[in-house]
Amino acid sequence: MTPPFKALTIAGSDTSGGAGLQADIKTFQEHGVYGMVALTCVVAQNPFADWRHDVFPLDLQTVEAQLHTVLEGIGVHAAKTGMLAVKELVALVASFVKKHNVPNLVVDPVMVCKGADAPLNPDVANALRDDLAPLATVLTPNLYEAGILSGLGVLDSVEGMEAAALALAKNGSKYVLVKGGSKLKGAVKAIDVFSDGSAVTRLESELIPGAYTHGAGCTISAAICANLAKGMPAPVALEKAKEFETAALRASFPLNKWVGPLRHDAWRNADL
Ligand code: PXL
Repeated sequence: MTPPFKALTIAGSDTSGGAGLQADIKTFQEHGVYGMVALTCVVAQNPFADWRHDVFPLDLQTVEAQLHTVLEGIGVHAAKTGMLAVKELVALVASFVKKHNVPNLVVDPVMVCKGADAPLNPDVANALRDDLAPLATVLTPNLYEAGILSGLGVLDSVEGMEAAALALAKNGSKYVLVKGGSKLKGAVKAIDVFSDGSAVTRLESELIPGAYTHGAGCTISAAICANLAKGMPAPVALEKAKEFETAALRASFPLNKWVGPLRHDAWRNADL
């Protein structure tokens, strides 16, 4: 038996299980990729405060020790970053990625989760743009993040998404996938846009009415990471990841009165 491909997620824990490292690890598993985790923060949702997301970052030393474990002690075919919470963690991760020449890096520039009180400190956005995004094989911002990172502000059209994707690819990321066209006003398709810095391409899939979307962004980014770990070229990795996400969205379900996650096992389970 040949050993599996290995992937690392450097991400926060979503206690409710639908986003963050939980979404990443479930997605890696579904792709037959061996998953590892460097935990950056814990997100707890407060049932006494309308499911407010409270973020508890870990100290730098604890994250550094985990990065040593995986990057010095094991090695990876690909890595992914999720919620890094504070600018010092962004800088730490960037320095490890450079030092260890991580072969495929997906940067999901998480700035806020739906339900959090306020966006993270602007310092985090600046550090993501300046330190980490330029190291990405694939950068995967949602509409909000792409608007902030590109400086284009509110993105309210597919053309705006295209401009942001192009601008961010020129900032140094090899490929950029701007996610979340399904959230545009009047959307009839779920359109994501990707760019390699010279062209822009639209990735279209059906819009699933009433789908629950908690963790959708983490899931597609993790699927891209798994596909890159297996050696797929980025454009193929993106397209296949979108198919994986669509199947998982189709089987999404309400977890409680506040939130509904995707079913990561949907694509191999005809009953879902
Ligand atoms: O979906 C963004 C996200 C990323 N990472 C963690 C989260 C969330 C949203 O809840 O909890 C840990």
